[in-house]
Amino acid sequence: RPRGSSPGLRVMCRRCCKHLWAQGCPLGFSSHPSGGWDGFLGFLQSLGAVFSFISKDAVAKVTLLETHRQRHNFVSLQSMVEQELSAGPAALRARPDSGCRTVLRLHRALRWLQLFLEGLRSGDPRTSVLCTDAYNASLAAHHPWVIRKAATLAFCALPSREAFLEVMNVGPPEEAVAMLGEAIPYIRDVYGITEELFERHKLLDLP
Ligand code: 1Q0
Repeated sequence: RPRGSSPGLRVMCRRCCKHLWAQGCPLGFSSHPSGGWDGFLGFLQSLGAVFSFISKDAVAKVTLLETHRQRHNFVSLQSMVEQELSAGPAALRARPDSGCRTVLRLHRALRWLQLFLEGLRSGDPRTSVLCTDAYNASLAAHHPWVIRKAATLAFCALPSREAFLEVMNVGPPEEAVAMLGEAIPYIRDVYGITEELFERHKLLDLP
């Protein structure tokens, strides 16, 4: 494969993140040239059966968002929130398939991703430990016991740090680490923008 052609973890690269999220088409998951979220999901699926309960849920959520986006012509996260809130907060809370509650789940997963990638970048080779720590500091608080158990078990089967850096497909490990250093601030920004928006509209606890 030519250098840099695999979406892999490049999902969070500088071209795709902050500016799209702030004003453009954050929900254009599949259409973005860099592969968008699809890249990361493809990578997750490539990890095999142990991770399929995670990737199935993530794919279902991304698909739901993409369908909503096309149906309602949402141009941004902000416009989706506005439209879904127009019938009032109670109506939104009652919807099990709203874009907002779905984005909220992915938003929490993005925090996991940020913490995990920070761990990878730090040089710590213990991917399972990094992953578990990141999970406990983010998603775990929102998951019931069974899911926490299943997730923690799956983390034991994670590939090595080298394998992660390699799948980013940006060249030697040092370059992959440098790319993480560039990408992580964008992830933080995207997380911050969503967090602020959802907090302002009191959506951070959507059931
Ligand atoms: C490389 C190893 C991957 C490890 C991923 C760590 C996440 C573990 C999550 C385990 C739980 C998955 C099983 C399903 C859980 C659902 O019950 C739960 C709640 O949904 P619901 O509908 O029942 O209320 N779902 C979730 O919490 C979502 C989990 C998604 C996991 C996605 C993992 C990959 C993360 C990628 C970052 C997403 C970037 C999206 C950015 C969008 C920004 C708004």
